[in-house]
Amino acid sequence: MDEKQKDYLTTNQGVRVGDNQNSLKAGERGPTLLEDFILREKITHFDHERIPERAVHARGAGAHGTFELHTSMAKYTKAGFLQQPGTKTRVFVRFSTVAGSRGSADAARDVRGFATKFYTDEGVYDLVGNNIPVFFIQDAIKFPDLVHAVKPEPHNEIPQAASAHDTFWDFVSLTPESAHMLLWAMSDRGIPRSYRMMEGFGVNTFRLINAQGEARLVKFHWKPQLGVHSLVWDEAVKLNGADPDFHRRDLWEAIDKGDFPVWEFGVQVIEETPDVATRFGFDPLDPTKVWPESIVPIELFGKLTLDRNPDNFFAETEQVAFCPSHMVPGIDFSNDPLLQGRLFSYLDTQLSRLGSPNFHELPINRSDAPVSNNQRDGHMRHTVNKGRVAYQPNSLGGGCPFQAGGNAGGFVSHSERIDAHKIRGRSPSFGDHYSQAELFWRSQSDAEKEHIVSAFRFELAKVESKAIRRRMVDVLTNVDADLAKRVADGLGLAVDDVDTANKRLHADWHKYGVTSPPQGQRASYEGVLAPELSMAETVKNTIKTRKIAILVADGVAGEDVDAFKAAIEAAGGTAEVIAPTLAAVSRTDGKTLVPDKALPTVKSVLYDAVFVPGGPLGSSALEGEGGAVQFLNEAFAHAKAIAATGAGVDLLLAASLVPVTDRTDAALEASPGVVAVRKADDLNGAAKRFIDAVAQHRHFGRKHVKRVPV
Ligand code: HDD
Repeated sequence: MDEKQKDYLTTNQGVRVGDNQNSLKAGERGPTLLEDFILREKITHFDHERIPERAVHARGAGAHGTFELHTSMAKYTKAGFLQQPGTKTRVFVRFSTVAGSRGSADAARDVRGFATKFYTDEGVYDLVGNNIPVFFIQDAIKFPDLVHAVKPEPHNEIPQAASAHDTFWDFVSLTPESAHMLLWAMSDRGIPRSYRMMEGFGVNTFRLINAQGEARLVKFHWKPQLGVHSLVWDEAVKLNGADPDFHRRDLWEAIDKGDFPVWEFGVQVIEETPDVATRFGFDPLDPTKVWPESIVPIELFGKLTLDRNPDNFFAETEQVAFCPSHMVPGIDFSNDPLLQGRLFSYLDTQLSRLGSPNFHELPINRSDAPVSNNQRDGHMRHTVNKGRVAYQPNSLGGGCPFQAGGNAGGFVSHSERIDAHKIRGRSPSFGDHYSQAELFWRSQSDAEKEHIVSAFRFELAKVESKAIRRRMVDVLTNVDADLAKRVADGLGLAVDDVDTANKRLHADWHKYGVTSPPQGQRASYEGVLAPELSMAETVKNTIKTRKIAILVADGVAGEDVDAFKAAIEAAGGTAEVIAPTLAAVSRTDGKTLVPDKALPTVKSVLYDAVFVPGGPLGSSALEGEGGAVQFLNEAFAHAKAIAATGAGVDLLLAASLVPVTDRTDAALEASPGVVAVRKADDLNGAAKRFIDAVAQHRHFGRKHVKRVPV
């Protein structure tokens, strides 16, 4: 390399380092000298490389992208980035789990964070939301208790990234307002297939303010272009071993390949009439309630595309600092008591996490709009302010910088009239804990209900205290008798009528000092349909970005592989050829095939579907591979699409997809999402059926699943 082009190693002061392998010593066998500033600088930096992880949402992954407005929102808001269709705004999004620490596994059952930083021309706007539209608690004062309860227990720091333990269920069983969100968290929403396939919600209620100063209450929504899809529980558990970075890797690889994740941005709008607290049966300020879309429809107005991976995880994803208080003119806060507390908490936490009130100067947090004020100094100040004036008003600086007022784009808070007593309380409908939990339950498909029941059974069976299990069943009895019975059956408990359950609950609440809010009148959602709460009718017409395994061994039918691979790729999916080892395998047509992966390094849980091509030799070789048989069993039990051609069908029969008493091709084909084509004379037709089955995401209607050994 040319001497001038060489990139020499330097110290942080720019001094070239002569030797990076040996510290400075007094002789070859002598002690290291304190004088070695190169050694000390390097070690000191290393010693301080960790910063406090986020108290919650410590584990996450982020990406850069763009938000493009397609429909002007001027009628609702004066926010500059929401006026002119076609306006593009730079964004950074961070997805996260809540409970686990920074190194925990991605597929834990948990809520997912969905935080978006918009670098607008009028300043930074942060929408710090989740993939579940409601929250466990109604008032920020309970947040530390909620988090302490769900985090690992303090005496032994167990369990990591799991709500299935006593302290969590103790807290929520004494906090009935959590009932609605518990159903969401126990549903498949708690184990998403990928960050790219989750909805996002602002959760709290905000206000939009237009140029006329009119205010409306709103909730924000992100709708994923690929639909909302989830894992199943057994799969999630196994994924955490097979690839703890499953969601992080999925996001990274998709963006790397150019499969950019896309969401539509939407808003629900409620006019703030004097009767707004009672008009709908729920108070729009209550963060444990959704606004059913049949009552308040969503208006979609723009598109978010994530198209660039971070260059450096720490500098960007770790140091990004979201605050719900990062707000721009045209959007404002509501009095949602959870939001009000959040407005304090995030700025405060960034100070301790990033160590300085200058965190806004880090590149990832920097506003695209110019920053000009009289703040100075502080740890790690980057800006070099010029001049002698750092106060306002001033004449020595010509009065600069000037306050903008409302007319020059200054932030002016919505002038809500407040005339009230100071109290510690909530509006009465906040006491209706169960009606929307019931609406959620009622809106689920049979398979989703089954999964919710299994999740409650799993989590509560892990709870050691019988009294807590009892209390949770009593809470569920208030939601729905069938739900409570099915959960209770798994725990060996009986279900009583609501009055008996409530007598016990109230006695406990009294005993343990639960005072607020009192249980209120239950709203009626009779006749209300809320299909948006279920994932059953989500986008199911594409296999874009889906990963499909092709299991092969020596003697595989090459043309079957070619036909399926071509069809999968043409439909936007990815096919990976998996063989017992990485050695090339022979094809029936005399050619060879180089595998992408070796069987011992992968698991079915890493793929959305599996195909076993024909070739008698290849198929019987795979029969001798327990990993291949297990692959199929797991794919089947996890309700994934499975296809086989020619002798590949024998491998399906050798696995446990159909009972021993009915090991026939017909029994295989009768199973939803299984394509078993013995005579592969229409390979393209078979591939098409398979792709349609993959697009369905999962096939929960399969018989005999329980007996599959997974
Ligand atoms: Fe929070 C982080 C979402 C209630 C206090 N929260 C955090 C993140 C998300 C949310 C997505 C991670 C941001 C990132 O990627 O850096 N939080 C929510 C939602 C809530 C909510 C949707 C309910 C509507 N949070 C909430 C309350 C409080 C906090 C009530 C405190 C009173 N949240 C925090 C925090 C965190 C945080 C401790 C930890 C790390 C951070 O802020 O930056 O301040």
